[in-house]
Amino acid sequence: MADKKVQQTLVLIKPDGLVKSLTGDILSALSNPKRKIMGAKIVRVTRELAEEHYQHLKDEDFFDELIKYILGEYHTKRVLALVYEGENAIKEIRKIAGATHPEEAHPETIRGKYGRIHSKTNVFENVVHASADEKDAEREIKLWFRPDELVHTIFPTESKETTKTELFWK
Ligand code: IDP
Ligand code: MG
Repeated sequence: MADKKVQQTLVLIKPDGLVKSLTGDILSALSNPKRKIMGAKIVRVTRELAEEHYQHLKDEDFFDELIKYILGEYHTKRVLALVYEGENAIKEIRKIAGATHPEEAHPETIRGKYGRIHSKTNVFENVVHASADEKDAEREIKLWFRPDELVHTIFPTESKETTKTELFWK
């Protein structure tokens, strides 16, 4: 059935969610026996990653402030990135997250409960990100996670020789 499709989606707990200690509440709200976490990591976001993630908003007048927000300049310089997999995961998680505008978000959603509009920057500090559709989910998962950071690779992969210097424990 078309309405029972297994999907993967990217969730970010944004810097305001982390600094306000909302991680537990958010993970509980997203928790469902039918939905699995496929990858999770705490990320110090680079400007390059932030701008790529929000590339669809680059012409908006709030873009620079949005980038500062996701870089953590107003809260804490980290984001918790998660990949969830489950039936209709994209739509279901968007519903749990709530509408983009915190005042329009239903009070029982994550954004409705915890979101606010920053009065100086006018940025919607809405606590979580969730991919909007399958195309965005694929692009965003590939942007935030390497294949070997997920419990299974989800999308096709290829091997490449690199000369990159990597960091190891001494
Ligand atoms: P979404 O996060 O619900 O998918 P997008 O339109 O993709 O919404 O916007 C990305 C993020 O940019 C939002 O979550 C919010 O933090 C911020 N944002 C979106 N629209 C506005 C706006 O009109 N004013 C201020 N911030 C906004
Ligand atoms: Mg979006």
